[in-house]
Amino acid sequence: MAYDSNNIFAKILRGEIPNDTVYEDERVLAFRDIQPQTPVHVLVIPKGEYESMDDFAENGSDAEIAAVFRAVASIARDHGVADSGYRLLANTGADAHQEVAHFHVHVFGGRRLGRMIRPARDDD
Ligand code: DGP
Repeated sequence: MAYDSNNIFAKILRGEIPNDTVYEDERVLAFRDIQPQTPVHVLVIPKGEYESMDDFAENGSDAEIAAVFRAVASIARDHGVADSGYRLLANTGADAHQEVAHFHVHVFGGRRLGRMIRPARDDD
């Protein structure tokens, strides 16, 4: 499937939609989620056009992949959750309810995060 350059994060990268940036370098942008679920809830995205984890792992350069994960760790330190703990989530595809078709890693932290996953309901 071709990358859809009309997705919301592509618009954020082009500066067409405002965002609350917490980190940026030549390969990565990170900004606060518009609907935060935890005190720290940051989305970390590559600037390159990758629609999913699958696409990023397959087609991203080693430098881009390293940059995303180094940024995650840096953001966790900057937000004071590196010691208390945090969680990464990369929803991929329909079963995981990936809503935005530009690869992104959620960084959750700042409170106890509970169990990793809850049982699915029929409508999940
Ligand atoms: P998902 O694709 O399900 O992993 O989640 C997408 C996330 O993106 C969701 O937590 C809400 C967030 N989001 C959607 N639109 C915007 C936006 O315009 N700005 C920001 N900062 N976050 C957004």
